[in-house]
Amino acid sequence: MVQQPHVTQFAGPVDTATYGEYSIPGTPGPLLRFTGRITTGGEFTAEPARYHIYGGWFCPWSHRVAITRALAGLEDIVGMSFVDDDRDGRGWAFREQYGPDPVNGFMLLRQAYEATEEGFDGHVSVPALWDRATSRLVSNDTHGIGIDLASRFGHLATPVTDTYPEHLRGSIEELDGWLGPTVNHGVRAAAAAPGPARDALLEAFERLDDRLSRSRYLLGDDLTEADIRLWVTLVRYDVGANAGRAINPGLHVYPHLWAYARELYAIPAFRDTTDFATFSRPGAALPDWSTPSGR
Ligand SMILES: N[C@@H](CCC(=O)N[C@@H](CS)C(=O)NCC(=O)O)C(=O)O
Repeated sequence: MVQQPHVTQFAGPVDTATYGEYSIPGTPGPLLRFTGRITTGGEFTAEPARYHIYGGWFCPWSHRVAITRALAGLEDIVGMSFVDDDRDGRGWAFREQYGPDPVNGFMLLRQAYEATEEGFDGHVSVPALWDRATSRLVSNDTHGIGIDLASRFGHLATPVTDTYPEHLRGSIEELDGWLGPTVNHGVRAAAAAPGPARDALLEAFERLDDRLSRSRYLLGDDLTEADIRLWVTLVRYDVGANAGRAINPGLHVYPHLWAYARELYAIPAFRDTTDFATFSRPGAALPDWSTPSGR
């Protein structure tokens, strides 16, 4: 049997002078080139130590799956590692700060995409779910990865919380239809200029504040994927899109929404997957997330 040499490869410093800025080569294709799902009896079945998530600390979409993974009790079942916060034309890369690629020893995340599809010319994005058994990416679709982590591994782990309970799936996706475009994808446009995106975001915050004055979580007493999806945007808001307080004075003007966000931050799955430094704009004032929520 041939011994695999243990090679630790790092990409070297970000070097845009040599490699240029990251851009998607060729005709921009769909962001989500890989949309495989974990199923029972299909190509990708849930097994311990089979899958690995490539994520980024800075990235709200990776943050979602990191929280779901922790709440599903999968930290010893599905691996996760992190690309560097910065990139050049080579895309996301493994550097010293967060360590090497523990699965394949790749230097660049692009290598995982190329191993899956020869000549890959699309988005090299995180999060991405890798399958050790077939040596390919299953998916770079946050939505599907989150749902599968929450719902397909129950026989292998004891969840802290079932974040995708069957009776709430319809309501979770219905909320996504509103909060996805308005909040998760809306903050960037809301920050750029006054206008419909900003109005819609602030109206959503008002409605959420009212809702959370009557309800512990978005869908009652069950903490679900809907809360995770919203929260990763809330935790970035005052140090990211609203860092210059261009949109409003801060999340704290919505007392119930702000207390709810802090209540979630007190949960280890949320707190331990959050690294403010990786997504805070320089000089941004960080609100005190550790103040007890009182809820
Ligand atoms: N909407 C995507 C989010 C993934 C995403 O946009 N990830 C960013 C980092 S936060 C990325 O890696 N972008 C590189 C690219 O799109 O080429 C999903 O649903 O999975």
